[in-house]
Amino acid sequence: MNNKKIWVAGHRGMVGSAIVRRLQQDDCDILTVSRQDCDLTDNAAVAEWVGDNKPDMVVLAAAKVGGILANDTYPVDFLYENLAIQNNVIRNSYDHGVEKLLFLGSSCIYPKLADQPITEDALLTGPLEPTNEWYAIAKIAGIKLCQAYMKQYGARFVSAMPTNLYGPHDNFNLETSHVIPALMRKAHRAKKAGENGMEIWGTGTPLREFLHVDDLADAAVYVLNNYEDMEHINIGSGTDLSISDVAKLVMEVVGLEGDLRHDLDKPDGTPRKLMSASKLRAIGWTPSIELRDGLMQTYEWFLEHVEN
Ligand code: GFB
Repeated sequence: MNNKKIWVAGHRGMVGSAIVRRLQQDDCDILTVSRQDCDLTDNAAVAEWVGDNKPDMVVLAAAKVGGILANDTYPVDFLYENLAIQNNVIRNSYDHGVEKLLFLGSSCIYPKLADQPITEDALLTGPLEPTNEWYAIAKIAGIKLCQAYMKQYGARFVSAMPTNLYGPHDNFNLETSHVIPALMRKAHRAKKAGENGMEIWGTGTPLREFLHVDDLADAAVYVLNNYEDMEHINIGSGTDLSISDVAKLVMEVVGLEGDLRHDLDKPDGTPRKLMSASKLRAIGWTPSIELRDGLMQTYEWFLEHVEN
């Protein structure tokens, strides 16, 4: 990667900004472009920008993302925008001679009732979780497009599937966010208001696997340097816990006492999606940030950057 020009597409998001921070430790030239200067859903704009800037490598972290309710409420945005962004970035990367590309997807690509822990070969073996099938279909198409470029043209375009992520620069909007930032904000508000306990969506029984975004960024750079297979690779922590347990942990970190109340009108989503970490371990990468430590660091970031 030394002296290479690496374009991080989506550098303002939680994932893209973490990848930029990680790449700053290496001897490479990081390229970024704002949405104003290059709308990634516009093929002509992407073609022009990639042609002018000629990256050697690309990390495709740009995507329309959100939590369970946003996915369920805005299916067009999640399907159409993601297809457009990834089609434009992948195609123009190939057309302009990018030597390696890493496409980032999501663990929701797997069947709703896949055997656990989920190995990479479970892809397309069963029906998807309905709340996020739109996003999942787009991400599956992205994996397939990278594979197609590899098969037809020998392009070194690989894909990695991160588990549920959290960390600095997350979206803390209660309607559109993922579970951890939502719980953090709710716990913080309840504490400030002197309330006891807080409300969470659904039954609290679904199991989720979480990874701090700095671990994800480290793994992504590792995969960029060390992985060449056509099959995608999972990036996770290897352990999961129930939503109720993560809510209690967030309450501890924030310093809120009391019990959980359940809004049963809200969806639970997939009952469990623990990914197998075997393939990633086999190439030599392991995570280093414990969930409690990562939550404490994220809460500090929230206090400084969102709350104030
Ligand atoms: O993180 P999350 O929105 O997404 O929700 P998914 C995870 C679980 O937390 C669900 C519960 O069972 C929610 O019902 N939950 C409890 C809450 N309280 C809350 C809350 O206040 N806010 C939110 N957001 N959830 C997403 C997919 O699925 O995961 C995406 O929709 C993507 O496509 C992403 O794959 C990683 O884990 O269910």
